[in-house]
Amino acid sequence: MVQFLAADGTRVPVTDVNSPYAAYLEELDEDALRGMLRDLVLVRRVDAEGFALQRQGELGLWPSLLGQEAAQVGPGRAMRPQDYAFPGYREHGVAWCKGVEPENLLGMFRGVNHGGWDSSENNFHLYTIVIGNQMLHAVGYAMGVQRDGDVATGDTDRDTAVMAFTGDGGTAQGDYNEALVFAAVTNAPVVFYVQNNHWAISEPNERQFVIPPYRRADGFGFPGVRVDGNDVLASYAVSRAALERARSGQGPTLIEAFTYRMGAHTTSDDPTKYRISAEVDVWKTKDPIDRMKKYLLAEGIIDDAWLSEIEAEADELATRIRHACQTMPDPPHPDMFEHVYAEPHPLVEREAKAFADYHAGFED
Ligand SMILES: Cc1ncc(C[n+]2csc(CCOP(=O)(O)OP(=O)(O)O)c2C)c(N)n1
Ligand SMILES: [Mg+2]
Repeated sequence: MVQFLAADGTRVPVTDVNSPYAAYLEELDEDALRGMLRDLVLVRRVDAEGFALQRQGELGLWPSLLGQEAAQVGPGRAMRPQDYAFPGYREHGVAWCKGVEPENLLGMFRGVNHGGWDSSENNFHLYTIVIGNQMLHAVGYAMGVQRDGDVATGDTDRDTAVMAFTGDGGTAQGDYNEALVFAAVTNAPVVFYVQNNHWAISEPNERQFVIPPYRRADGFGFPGVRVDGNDVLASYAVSRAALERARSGQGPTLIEAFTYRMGAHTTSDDPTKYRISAEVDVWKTKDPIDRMKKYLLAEGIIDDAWLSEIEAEADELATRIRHACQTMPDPPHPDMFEHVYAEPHPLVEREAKAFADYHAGFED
């Protein structure tokens, strides 16, 4: 497993495993390192607010990313603006790095819009609830990038990679495996990023695969690498390498980010029914934010005053997004029938009319 920061915040010595990625870290100045920690802290705060808002009846559902912040901020910061991300439903940290406003995530889970954001604004596609589907979308998009000639031109503002995110459970889907075959045979500029958080709702890793996801890449015909997903330096460096491989026309890579879902699957789930708390306690000692904090404090790159400032910024962010969420107007009901198909469809029209008649039956 590629690792640069141990759980106690000390730097891991250079080994054969991590040395191919070390150069990407040398490019990071102190501002960039502070920026990483800032992202981790703010993303965790957005997540905490999402959870609380759901509990307070303001959201229909919230899938928490608690524990997976580093697994997401690493690739999020490694992507260039022209790189395109295809997320599942838990990728709030990648959304943050791509510039999607957290309010938009909340709006989607509040059910006041049809998706949450304009995916072309930040090259961050809409969330996909259907497990594994986005892998196919990503490869299709990557094949389009190839045909547009936006690969291996040598122009760093033009060469484009696509990053497809799914979970350990997603690797068992047909869509996932089909996507990997297509990517391999077309040499598509795509990076498959599997966050192995050890659970697919109540199903543990043992029920998803016998051979770990990163090793399965070999059978498809491209490299696979396992990275410590709770180490933001490692997830960043490994993502940088894979993205550059894709942009320069060398084809796909599979990254397995080894991490843990600290919370419930979603706010509708109770994990105490199927997993033991001792497992969660072990992963608490591997917290991605604690280790980056310890490292930067020890290096003198941050101090307590800086941490207080970030906490204050997190408080402000929380207040802002809570207010935004609570004041989101309900959309007009007929809106839900729009954009189902590109063109008018008789069945949808019939349903829209039935719905309008139903509503007209109320006094106000
Ligand atoms: C095609 C499909 N089958 C089943 C489900 C129900 N479902 C929702 S989340 C989930 C587990 C996904 O686990 P994983 O890929 O590990 O992602 P995680 O939730 O752990 O991030 C399942 C089975 C679904 N959404 N789509
Ligand atoms: Mg999972």
